[in-house]
Amino acid sequence: MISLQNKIILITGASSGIGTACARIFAEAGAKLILAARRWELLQQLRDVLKQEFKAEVHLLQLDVRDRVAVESAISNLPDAWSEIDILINNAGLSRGLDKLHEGSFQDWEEMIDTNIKGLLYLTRYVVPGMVKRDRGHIVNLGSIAGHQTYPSGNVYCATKAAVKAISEGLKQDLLGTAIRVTSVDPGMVETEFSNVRFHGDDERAKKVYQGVKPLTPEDIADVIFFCTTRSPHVNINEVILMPVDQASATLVNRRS
Ligand code: NDP
Ligand code: 8X3
Repeated sequence: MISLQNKIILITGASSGIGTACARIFAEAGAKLILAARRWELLQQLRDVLKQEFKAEVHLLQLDVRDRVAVESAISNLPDAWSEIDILINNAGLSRGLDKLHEGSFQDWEEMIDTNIKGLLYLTRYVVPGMVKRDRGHIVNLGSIAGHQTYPSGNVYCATKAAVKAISEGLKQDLLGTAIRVTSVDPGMVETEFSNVRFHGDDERAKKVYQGVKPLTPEDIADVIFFCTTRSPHVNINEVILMPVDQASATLVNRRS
C-alpha cells in the first residue's frame, strides 16, 4: 500500500455524499485536500470538522464544474503549495428527473450533460497536463452501473455515465507511456442526496428508492476509492462495479418489505 501522507487530492462534489466520505477517509490518511463544490457553507463546515478530527490541511474551492472559465481559473490560480495535484477525484455529478425520453425536460438534460460530462472533462483537461509534466498522478472518475446498463426513464443520466466510461477508457489509453493511473468507480444504489436531487427535492419519493433495501453507503464507495489509490504504483485498477447485496443489476433489486 502506498502512503497518501501529504499527497494533494482534489475532490469535486465534496459537499455531500460520496465526496464528503472521500474527504474524510483521505484526511484520516494524512492527505492534503482541495475540496470543491458550489455550497460554500457545507464546504466550510467539512473543513472545520476535518481540521478538528484529523488536523487535515484543507483548501476550499467554491466551484461550479459546468463553468469552464471558472474551472480554468480555479486550477491555474491554486497557491503554489497546492498546485501539484496527485489525485483528482471527479465525483461531482447528478441525475435530474426520471422521465421517458420523449417527455424529458431540456433543462434536466442540460444540467446532467453539463455537469457529468462537460464538468468532468474540464477538470480533467486543466489538471492532467500538470500530472503529465510531473509524470505522476491518478484520476478517479465516478461512473455508475447506469453507464453499463440503461434502465427505463434513465436515458440521459445513463448516457452521461456511459460517456464517463468512454472518457475513462480513452484517458487510460491516452496516458499510456506515463506513470499516471486512471480508475472508474461505478456503483449501484448508494444512499446520498442523489435521489433527492433527482426528484427535485421530493423527499418522500427519494426515500422510496431505498425502501426495504440495504443500500451502499458513501463510506463504502470511499473505501473502494481509497483501495484503488493506494495500490503499488505499477497497478492500475481500471474499473470497479459495486452494488448492494440486495441489487443484481440496474433494475433488479430485492426489497424485503
Ligand atoms: P450527492 O447529491 O450527495 O452529491 C453530489 C455532489 O456533487 C455534491 O457535493 C454537489 O455539490 C456536487 N455537484 C453537483 N453539481 C455540481 C456542479 N455543477 N458543480 C460542482 N459540484 C456539483 O450525490 P452522490 O454523492 O451520490 O454522487 C456523487 C457521484 O456519484 C455522482 O457523480 C453520481 O452520479 C455518482 N453515483 C451515485 C450513485 C448513487 O446511487 N448515489 C451511484 C452511482 C454513481 P453542490 O451541490 O454543493 O455543488
Ligand atoms: C446512480 C445509480 O442506478 O440510480 O448512478 O442510476 S442509478
